Amino acid sequence: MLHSQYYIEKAKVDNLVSRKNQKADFYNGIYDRYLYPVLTRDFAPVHWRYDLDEEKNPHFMEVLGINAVMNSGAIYLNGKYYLVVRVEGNDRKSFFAVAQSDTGIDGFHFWDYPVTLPDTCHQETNVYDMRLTKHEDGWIYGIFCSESKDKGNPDLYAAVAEAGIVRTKDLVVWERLDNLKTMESPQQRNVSLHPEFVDGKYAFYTRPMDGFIETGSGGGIGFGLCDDIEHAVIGEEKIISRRIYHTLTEAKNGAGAPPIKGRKCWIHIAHGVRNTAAGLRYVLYAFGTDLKDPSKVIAEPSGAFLVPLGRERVGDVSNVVFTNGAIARENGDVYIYYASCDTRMHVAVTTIDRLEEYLFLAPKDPLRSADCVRQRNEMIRGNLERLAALKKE
Ligand code: M1P
Repeated sequence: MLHSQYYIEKAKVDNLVSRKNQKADFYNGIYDRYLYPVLTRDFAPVHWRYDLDEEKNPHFMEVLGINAVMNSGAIYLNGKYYLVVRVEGNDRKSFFAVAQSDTGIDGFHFWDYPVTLPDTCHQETNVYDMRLTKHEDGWIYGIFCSESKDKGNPDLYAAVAEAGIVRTKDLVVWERLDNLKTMESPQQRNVSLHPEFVDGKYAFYTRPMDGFIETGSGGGIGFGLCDDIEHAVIGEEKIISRRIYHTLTEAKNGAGAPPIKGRKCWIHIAHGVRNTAAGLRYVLYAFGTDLKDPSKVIAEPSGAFLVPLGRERVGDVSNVVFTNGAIARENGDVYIYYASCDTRMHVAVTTIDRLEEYLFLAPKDPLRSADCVRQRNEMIRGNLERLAALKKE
């Protein structure tokens, strides 16, 4: 027998896992949101948090708590939806853990053990935010942030962010490759791998940065090619989605999941960050790139695609939504997994057709209030004329 509290805590986890999710009362015609998060820290198995040895832990104390579950890579394999979740312990270190579901909207439960990454990078202190790519070379790649202390900087909190690369066939056994080297940028975060070869090379979305937090001269989301994935080096990074003054990408932006292949374009859902008196605000935005040349933007709707709403607005790092995982099913259904406030995971569900329709229907940001109101007035005028004509009928 175990401590009686074990059964109570286990039942709480089981109840959360078996809770059915429901569409929320939210409408924008582009995607559905869901009432419940798909994962919170309360989904973490009891045996990850408590030592079940009654002799050692007679008062059943939580000894290795879980603080948050967030920014998850996503993949559909053999009929199941998998998230490679960023789990943050109470010790602030993040690690990866696989959670699986039959439906993609509920029932996510963690595997017994977290992922064991090969420990080949000895200076690395923290790992997080894995983006999964089912590549046409047959491997599943995971690109994540590998964070180390900046030994050359006297500030205690100074750190260096690089892109770590692993690959797997089954999410169980992972092979670690060399970290990505970008010749033009000292630091990288929010890197993802394009699912197809481009000009016979591996293609990466990058986010050039001078520092760990500030992107500095880094102009936005970059695109670069490399010959050898096992020792990946990128020379030139072409900026494809720029940071722009007085937009939601003013402070920084970063790629989300690897792009989804549509019929007209590659569909990208990225994050944009702006500064406010209350700190940084992270929202999602979308853009489309050319199917033949994924570095060429051909659709760029104005403004945010998804923002934190209601309870999503509060958490460890408030006013943040962040995505690095999406699943596009063969029937065209799309599951966009996003975290709110570096605290919990949610899903938004749509289709490839709807995403493409939105990308080409929503107008571009004219970048000035005067032009934005002209753009809106044009739509309002057309709508009022239509409504007046209906009244006359
Ligand atoms: O706290 C918000 C996010 O901050 C970082 O994103 P970016 O590099 O664009 O600033 C990441 O560390 C991410 O994990 C985090 O969710």
